[in-house]
Amino acid sequence: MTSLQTRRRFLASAASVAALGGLSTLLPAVARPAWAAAPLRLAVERRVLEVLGKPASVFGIRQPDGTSGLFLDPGQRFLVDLANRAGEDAIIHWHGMTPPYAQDGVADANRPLIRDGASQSYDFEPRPGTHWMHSHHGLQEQRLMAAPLIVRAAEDRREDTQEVTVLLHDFTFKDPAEVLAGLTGGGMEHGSMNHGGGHGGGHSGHGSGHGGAMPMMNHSMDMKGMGDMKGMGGMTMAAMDLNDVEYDAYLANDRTLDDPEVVRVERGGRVRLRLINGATSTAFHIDLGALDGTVVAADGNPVQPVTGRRFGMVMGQRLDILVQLPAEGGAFPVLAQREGERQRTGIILATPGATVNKTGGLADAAAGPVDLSLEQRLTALAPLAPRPTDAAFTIRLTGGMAPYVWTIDDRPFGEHRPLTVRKGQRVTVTMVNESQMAHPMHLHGQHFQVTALNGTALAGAVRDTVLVPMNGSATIAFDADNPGRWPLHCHNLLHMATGMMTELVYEQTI
Ligand SMILES: [Cu+2]
Repeated sequence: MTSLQTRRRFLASAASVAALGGLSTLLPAVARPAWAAAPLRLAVERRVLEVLGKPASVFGIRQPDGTSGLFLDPGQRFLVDLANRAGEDAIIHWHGMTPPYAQDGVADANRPLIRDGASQSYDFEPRPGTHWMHSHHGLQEQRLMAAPLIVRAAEDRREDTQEVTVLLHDFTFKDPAEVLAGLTGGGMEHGSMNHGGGHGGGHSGHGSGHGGAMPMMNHSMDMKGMGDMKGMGGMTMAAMDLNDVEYDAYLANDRTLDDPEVVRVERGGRVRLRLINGATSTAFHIDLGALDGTVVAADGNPVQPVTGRRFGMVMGQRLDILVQLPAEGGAFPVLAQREGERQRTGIILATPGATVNKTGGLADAAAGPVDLSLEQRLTALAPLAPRPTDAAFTIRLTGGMAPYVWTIDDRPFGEHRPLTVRKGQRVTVTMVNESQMAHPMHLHGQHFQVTALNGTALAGAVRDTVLVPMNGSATIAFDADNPGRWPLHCHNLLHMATGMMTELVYEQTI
């Protein structure tokens, strides 16, 4: 019996006691429901996905019936047996969950990888909201080792909405290791053909239909001539620093706009979009087209409603958006356009009998950068209680393209200085971006409230991933209530892989 299995039995008995108190108004105080007894089964597997007419070997995280990811009902426990059939060692991070440290799903000195062919058991109280799961090992996430993790709240059921979950991803036919090697200089032959492309006019020809020859581009120029680039104008510089990698396709629930998912919806109905940016290196603008949307949750946490038709979301983030369909019905694309680019992906909401026209994989115009304009409008419905700060940290986001190494306080992970806290403290972390790219920063183990952006205080969203734009800053606050050793890292996979990660470490807990 593994230690986790032992732990699970202990936790299960503790949970039963808690359930008697906490759920007594919802459930009869008799036997636990049937679902509580049997663990849900998930497997990390290899699969073949057809992208733009070509087969690609990717990963998946699926239930025995083929469902990707998990959808838990209100009150349901995260009781899961995860089998690794990936053909290699793996570990799955439950992004958005705040489990006990040992169950977080990140390999480190205290928690091993799940060996190929082995299984791991999990048992904890899940956190309601739109979340996801993904590999936290190597570059597996780039090969789609990612899936939704939806934890429904009782209020969701009362809304009378149809739930539509969309997992966004960026996709390359290349081996992700080659992509990274191309960036770090270990494989320049793969990137050298791109130097003439640039980001301006030469880029407009790329669509979701272009070939698989050039998975990296923009910054291949940087590696040859940082000096030259520094002399370029501000807009050009900004545009060139949006994206590290040129992808072959952008996926919404595994599909491109050549063959998108068409979701049947009701005329005059209401839909709760659960949008997940699971891309490794792409920030998206969500484009609702003709529909008005209302953002009601950020990273699974309810916010004061914010209306609009276009919303930015960076890697790792989730948005819950309510949309009202018109009484006359129709077909309504829900699109996600890559920042700085024309490429987009999406799904189609269609009422019965509606004509679904083809939506092109290229928008009419390139999108600007995803910025803080939405973040600045978000206000948590359940903010942190006011109290003095016990521990305040400032970290600098550093590193760059030449060499391709991303760091925190100029230190790559491994040479990092952990942020040390004690249980019970109110902690703030100010992240100052001194590098030439934006970074979506994600903290494991606890959600935080955004309390300042670019030095301006606000009572922002409670969430687990926040954008720190180029030349910008963000301050987050949280109560240290979940002892462990928690990663704090950039959710650009390539930035994390080259070092942009530190740890929040609770004293006397490990
Ligand atoms: Cu980054």
